Amino acid sequence: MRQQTPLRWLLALGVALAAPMSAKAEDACRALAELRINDVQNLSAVPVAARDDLPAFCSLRGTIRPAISFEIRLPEDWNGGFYMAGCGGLCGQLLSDAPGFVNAMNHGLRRGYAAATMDGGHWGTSSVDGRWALHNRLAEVDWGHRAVRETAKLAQTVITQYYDATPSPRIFAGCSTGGRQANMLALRDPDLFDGILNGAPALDYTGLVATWMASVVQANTDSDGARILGPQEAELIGAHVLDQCDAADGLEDGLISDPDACRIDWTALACSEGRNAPCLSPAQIDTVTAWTETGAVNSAGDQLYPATVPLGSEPFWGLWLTGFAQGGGALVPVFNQQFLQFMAFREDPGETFSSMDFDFDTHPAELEFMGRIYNATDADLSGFAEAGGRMITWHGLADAIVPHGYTVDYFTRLRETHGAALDDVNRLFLIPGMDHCGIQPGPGITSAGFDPLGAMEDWLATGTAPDTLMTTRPATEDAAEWSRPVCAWPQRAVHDGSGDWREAASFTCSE
Ligand SMILES: [Ca+2]
Repeated sequence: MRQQTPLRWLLALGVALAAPMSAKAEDACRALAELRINDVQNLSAVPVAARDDLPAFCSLRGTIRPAISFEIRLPEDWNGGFYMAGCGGLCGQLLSDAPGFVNAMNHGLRRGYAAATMDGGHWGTSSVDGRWALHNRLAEVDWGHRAVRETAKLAQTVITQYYDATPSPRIFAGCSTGGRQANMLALRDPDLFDGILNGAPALDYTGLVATWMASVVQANTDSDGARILGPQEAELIGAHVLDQCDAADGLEDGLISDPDACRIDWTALACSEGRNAPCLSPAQIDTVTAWTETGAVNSAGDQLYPATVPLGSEPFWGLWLTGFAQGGGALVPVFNQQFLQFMAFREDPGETFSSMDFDFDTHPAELEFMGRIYNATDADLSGFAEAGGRMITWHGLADAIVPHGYTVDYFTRLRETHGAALDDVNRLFLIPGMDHCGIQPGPGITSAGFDPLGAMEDWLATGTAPDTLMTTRPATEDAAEWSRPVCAWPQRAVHDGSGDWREAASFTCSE
């Protein structure tokens, strides 16, 4: 190992010492704390030296009344743009230094954007804590749409004042609840952003988190309150699904690229005389059938939400659905219960309400009042189109908490509204094998494997919409790197039948 000489240490120290903002910029930064803006209070402005891969920036924190905590980061070496990140789940924390790009403002700061984020308008112990919403309509409206809008407006005012220039381009990025926020901006505030990156959007929040998740929880709960499918069954089911569905998309590559085209005969996994564990009991077959085929239905058999748990999402079930062998995970039951108790209904039933109490005949209609505050389901982007807005929507095809079925249904409706003109406003990319927001590593691409911000920058600069998003899976101990285009829906990447499947050039877009 090479020895660290004192000179090398000094040089390293010298770089660190050279990293702070200039004195002039530090003064301008501290002056921001003296801004007087309606409904904005508790301002603090702190110069922050460059560190790791972040540039030096001015951090402005504060609160928009009543309780929207925000941070705006203003780099000294500014690229002229504005980047704002949404928040995930029920939000509740100011995650200024969240890693990656999903709901992380540093993803923009790193590229020279002035960046902003907020906490959704309340404090919570985690993003699945809903207690703040108990009998608190204003906080629910803030989480529903006001926190993003007010923070975006404030940030643009501050940026314009600080740099004496209006920011361009203005880009919003969010995933999950952040994707809902993204679509909400396009629908309600179409002038606030030029480009919107919309990941795995939870568009019909009440339909998804109340109705559909209640169906998922009830189908997996036995009469003693215990889980029917656990991590062991998830592994068994996942191996069987991969075996049955991998080649069904035309290419045996360990990825299920067309999960909706595959059908499974679950009885092949049934326990029987001579077949013992791992195998599925009749109750377990009922649960996996309900999850992947039946979905949320009322007693008349009517579909209440246009999505099911996608085939191929099993590698990620531990965190979302079944729990992990070592404990923990299974966030969907927590999320569903918190939402029903404190957020879903006009009058909160409170903490005595259980997911098992959800009635599929009566409760869906009772969700409509709060749905008008939360849901971003209007399939009409005319206002955004007229404002010249551009949106890239992306969704993993192995997302077991916000399944892609609703997003495809929504785009089908968008296409009915706008026809081919939709392609110039909003494009959808369905990413094979990807978990919710690309969080967990699995067979496909994670959030680190593609760059929707770069694609949006190109779209805004050239006026030409992207036909593909390039995805790359870095090499692992077991496998070489591979790259593949993801084609704009309704097209998908089709293998040419002969080329190396690890090479992007072996694929073309086709319906
Ligand atoms: Ca395949």
